[in-house]
Amino acid sequence: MATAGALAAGPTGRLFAQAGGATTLVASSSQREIWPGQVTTVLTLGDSFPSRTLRVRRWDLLDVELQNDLREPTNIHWHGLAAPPEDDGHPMDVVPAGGRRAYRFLVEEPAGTYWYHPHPDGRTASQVYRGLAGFLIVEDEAEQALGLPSGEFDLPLLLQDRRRRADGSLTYAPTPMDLMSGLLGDAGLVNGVPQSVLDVAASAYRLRLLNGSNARVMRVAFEDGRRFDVIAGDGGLLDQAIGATELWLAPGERAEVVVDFSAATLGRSVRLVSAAFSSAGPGMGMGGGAGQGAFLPLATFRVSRPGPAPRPLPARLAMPALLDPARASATRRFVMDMRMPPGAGAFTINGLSFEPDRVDVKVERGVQETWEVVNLSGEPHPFHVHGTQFQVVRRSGQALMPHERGLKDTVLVWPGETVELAIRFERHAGLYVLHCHNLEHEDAGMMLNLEVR
Ligand SMILES: [Cu+2]
Repeated sequence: MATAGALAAGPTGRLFAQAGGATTLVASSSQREIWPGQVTTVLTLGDSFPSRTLRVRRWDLLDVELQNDLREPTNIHWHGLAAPPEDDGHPMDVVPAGGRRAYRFLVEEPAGTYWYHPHPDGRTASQVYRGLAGFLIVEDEAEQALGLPSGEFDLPLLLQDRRRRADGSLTYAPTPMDLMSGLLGDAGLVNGVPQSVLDVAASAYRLRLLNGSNARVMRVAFEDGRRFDVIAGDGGLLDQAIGATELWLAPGERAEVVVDFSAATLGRSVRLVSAAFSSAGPGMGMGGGAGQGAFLPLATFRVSRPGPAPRPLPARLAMPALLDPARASATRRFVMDMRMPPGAGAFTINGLSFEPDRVDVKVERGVQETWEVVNLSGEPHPFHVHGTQFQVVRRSGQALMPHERGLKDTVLVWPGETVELAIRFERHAGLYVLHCHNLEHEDAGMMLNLEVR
């Protein structure tokens, strides 16, 4: 088994602490009240909408049994973790309706905000839209020694948009237009709640922001323009905190920020929003309607009680294992493109649409490469790679955003832009995928098979 060598490398010996202690997650259909007075049929994992938040320690076994009580195949992809290929949730490696399977592998990643969601070929968008997505939070000792806001001051926030229907349903029925741009909703949901109000103390909070939307890029900001500290991106803590007033987060991306409410008068509220922007890219004007770039309120923080005085952030947070871009031994190019109408073969990477039995990209384990990801289309595409974390070296269109200064697994590529990555696969050999994380684009074939050898 591919993890065998890695098991011995675990420094804590905690590996067997959870042996025999598999967590069973049942995927099923359920009824919830999302909008007041309306009953909505949703999909749940672990009897929870959104799916249950899982917390694991670095070097522990992730040990999950998936019981599929849906009427369709599903699976789980552990987004951001370099799981062995047989546990990674490849689009063709699904659990049939009524079936059951185990996911069992060592978590080698540093503390950070990861997530999990289904990845069955052609069904990912529909299943995530109806509720299957949850946080997977990895903790470790180095992070806990930093004294970051914790416990009730550590808030995982799943940011999503949904289309408000008169009957309150979350039926997944994309129009041809949705298939082109991805399905964009007019309602902002945080942890499955529309117009969510969070009662907070006058103190500092660690917000773990995850854009779990199917297609909406979010320009996350507080409505009063308050500054916050960005402390982590997709793959864990940055080396140091970086101040910011907004962050672009594409579907699949995470960022952790520390925000200070201690100066607020009790009773004051501030909204977290996705601010308006042009889908052509930053600095290109504002979006209109409910389309890509529309203004979308997400949640209201209501400062309702006194809290402990915030502690200053440590000068150094972590030592992310960054790659030296000069050490790449090869350069590869990935060109993302799409054409009208959005039928078969319309969404491509290097001219190819996903074919289950064709291996498109072969990389050598342990060999560092430079990847140039080019977006020739008029829509933004989040480029996501399974099986490793990479590093953003440069963007042709703009400077790196704060949360792009650490390790990442998903990067936003704006129309006309080229993004350069430093990448190396180190853990496991086998079959993975890389794809656009606009879920409508992914399901329409904007995905390639990737073999690590
Ligand atoms: Cu795309």
